[in-house]
Amino acid sequence: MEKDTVCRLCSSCCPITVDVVDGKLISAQRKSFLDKDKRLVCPKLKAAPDIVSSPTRLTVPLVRDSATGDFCETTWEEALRLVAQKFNYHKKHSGAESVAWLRGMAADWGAPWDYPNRLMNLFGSPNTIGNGSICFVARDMAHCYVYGSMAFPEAKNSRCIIVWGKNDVNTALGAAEAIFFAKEQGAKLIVIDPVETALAKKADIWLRIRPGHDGLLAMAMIDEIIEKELYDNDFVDGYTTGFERLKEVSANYSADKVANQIWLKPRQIREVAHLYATIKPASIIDGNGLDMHRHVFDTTRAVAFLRPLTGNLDTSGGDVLPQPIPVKDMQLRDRLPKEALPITSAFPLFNTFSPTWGNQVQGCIVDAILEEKPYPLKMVVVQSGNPVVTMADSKRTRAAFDKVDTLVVIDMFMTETARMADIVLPAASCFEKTQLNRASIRNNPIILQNEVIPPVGQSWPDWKITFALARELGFSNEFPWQTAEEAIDYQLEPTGVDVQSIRNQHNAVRLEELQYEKYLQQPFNTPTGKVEFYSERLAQAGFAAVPFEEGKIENPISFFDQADEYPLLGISGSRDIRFTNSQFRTVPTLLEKSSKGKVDIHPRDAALLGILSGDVVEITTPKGSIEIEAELSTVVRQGSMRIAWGWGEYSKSCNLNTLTEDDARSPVTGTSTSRSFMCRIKKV
Ligand SMILES: Nc1nc2c(c(=O)[nH]1)N[C@H]1C(S)=C(S)[C@@H](COP(=O)(O)OP(=O)(O)OC[C@H]3O[C@@H](n4cnc5c(=O)[nH]c(N)nc54)[C@H](O)[C@@H]3O)O[C@H]1N2
Ligand SMILES: Nc1nc2c(c(=O)[nH]1)N[C@H]1C(S)=C(S)[C@@H](COP(=O)(O)OP(=O)(O)OC[C@H]3O[C@@H](n4cnc5c(=O)[nH]c(N)nc54)[C@H](O)[C@@H]3O)O[C@H]1N2
Ligand code: SF4
Ligand SMILES: [Mo]
Repeated sequence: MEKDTVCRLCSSCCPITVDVVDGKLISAQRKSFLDKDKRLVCPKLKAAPDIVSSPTRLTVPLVRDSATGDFCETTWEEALRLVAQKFNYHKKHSGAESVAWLRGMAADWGAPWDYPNRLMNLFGSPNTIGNGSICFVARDMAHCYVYGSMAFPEAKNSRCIIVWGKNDVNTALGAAEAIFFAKEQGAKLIVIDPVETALAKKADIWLRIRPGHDGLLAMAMIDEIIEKELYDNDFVDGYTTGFERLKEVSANYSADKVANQIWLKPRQIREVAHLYATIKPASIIDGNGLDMHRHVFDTTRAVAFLRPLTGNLDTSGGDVLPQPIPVKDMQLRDRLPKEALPITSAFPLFNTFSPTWGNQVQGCIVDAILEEKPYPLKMVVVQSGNPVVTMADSKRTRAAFDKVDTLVVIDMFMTETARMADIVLPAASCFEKTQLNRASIRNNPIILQNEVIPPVGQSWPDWKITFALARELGFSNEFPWQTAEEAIDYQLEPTGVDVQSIRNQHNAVRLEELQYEKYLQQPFNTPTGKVEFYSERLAQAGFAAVPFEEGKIENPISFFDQADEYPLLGISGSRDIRFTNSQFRTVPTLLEKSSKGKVDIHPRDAALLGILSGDVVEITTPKGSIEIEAELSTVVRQGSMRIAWGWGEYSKSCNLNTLTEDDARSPVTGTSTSRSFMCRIKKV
């Protein structure tokens, strides 16, 4: 039988059709605006039946036996009773805020993010923490501070596309299809990436930027566009504030001035600025290559300025502002005691810039456990994340999870993090549960992820685990729902749409027609109602009102001050299309023996060090060392290396985050640089 749902094996949320026979997932296909023969194939989705029925799936709740230290199988009833008992124990002895709930990227950021927030707010802890400071939420905040919400590129209709720190061919197939489609229609493609990715090879222009220096490039493009009067005068006049101040600041960053520092030629910077400003419509696809750097907020604010400056904001083929749907607030923030201070309280603007995101600096969990700052944490529930592998500075993260009194992990697999837990709760996969898709809360259309097969073994969907635990903690009135559908219907009440009507309409319902240039009718969602090149809000908080207004930026690359000892630049590599972060390394169909994680080294660097393709090398930073196989490749510049991401679950010895630091964080978003770092390498 064919059924419609959404794939959540990565964060792209592709709408898919699945084939199910006798309750078993047989196959799955992505939907797309492209004809079948032109669609990109996703190996993860192809392997979905193997992932779902993997013999390594967790299928029973596990509790650690305090005498033997081993895990023992238990019932859900007993496991939830124990978890609730721990919640109450720590509340009694250390206060409700000593319990934190840490969310990883899997399992969606929509309703499933709201549910633990609701539970924790009722329990009295402000510490529901996401990993948004390193994923896209810091960038989301930058967009919000410029024009009120995150803009989404409508690349399909663009005539000029800048792909900036993104690798959609591996990470977002729907977006990649839009790029290829536009290119076939004649669009110019510009890729800004320190690595020569597959997309860079296809580009009309590829800028091999110095990692972490994209903010300077954006400022230089802004300067060029203003100096040569290539900007959209009507839009700037009518709908923006702070243009004169931006002009003054960007004048410090002319192409001639910054080119050397960012490893580009002034001519290249000018050319890209001219193309982007003059070919209409143009979009910018910004990505995670910009995120995991200390300057992410100002970098992505400067990139965001380019859209309104050139009149490409909220236009067809430009970058479009969302049309959020009116849903009920599920988080019950008003039930949290006013005085409850989150462990992320050093980042008040980031904690509050959006009504739903909440607290997103996950490194604060480690600080609170190890340094007891701003106060001690005693218990952490990790849901759909693998922080021991994915958080910066793994050694420190591991030490924290070693120290914390109680660790509960909700996951589909026995991960490096789950292995450290006291209680492990088996989660159902994305094919085994119904939930609202993230995008549907932030934007139209409303798309539903449907349970297409029953949960494997005794695994439970995340919503069911959260609801049952909430009831165990005494919040039955606030969690009355027995099914996912009931909870979704409750949340969607203001929309007039319910689960049944979404299913009746091919799983996707649009509440409003897609609209462009909405600013003609309504102000931007900023304090001035305009696009803010200058932010009084930031000035008041003691931050740069215009990005990089001091006229210089400090090098954000980790350990740069120790370059004598660590002379090579490591880049946390592009994501492998077969895997999502640390996931799926136990699925044989995805893990062919011949294609493990590798480090790409430039042949000239390799020759100096006597390294050949296939050699195992040791890479070291002041934080630690990993061992990984070398591959000689010119995709990287001499002096840089690209290190494969996500292999820490395959083997501790190739966990990239053993090398990264979480010491120097952005004062706005708490982001540290875990993308680029100085290191040294030797043959083992
Ligand atoms: N050096 C470096 N560090 C990075 C990155 C990088 O590129 N380089 N990337 C960063 C980014 S952008 C992110 S988002 C983070 C990701 O960090 P994490 O969110 O920790 O990443 P994953 O490895 O995807 O872990 C997801 C876990 O959820 C489980 N899971 C999958 N589906 C479900 C589900 O439906 N329910 C439950 N309960 N569990 C489920 C998986 O088995 C897996 O163990 O890593 C960050 N860290
Ligand atoms: N297959 C697969 N898909 C995924 C994921 C996955 O792990 N695997 N993860 C999901 C998640 S959590 C996320 S956040 C997204 C991320 O997806 P993307 O945004 O595409 O992120 P990456 O592929 O990590 O990096 C994009 C590019 O940035 C480049 N880059 C590195 N440093 C810099 C820099 O300083 N400047 C510039 N301009 N570029 C730089 C890298 O070389 C890379 O080509 O993908 C999601 N989709
Ligand atoms: S890109 Fe692949 S894994 Fe990611 S959501 Fe789409 S089909 Fe699933
Ligand atoms: Mo992410």
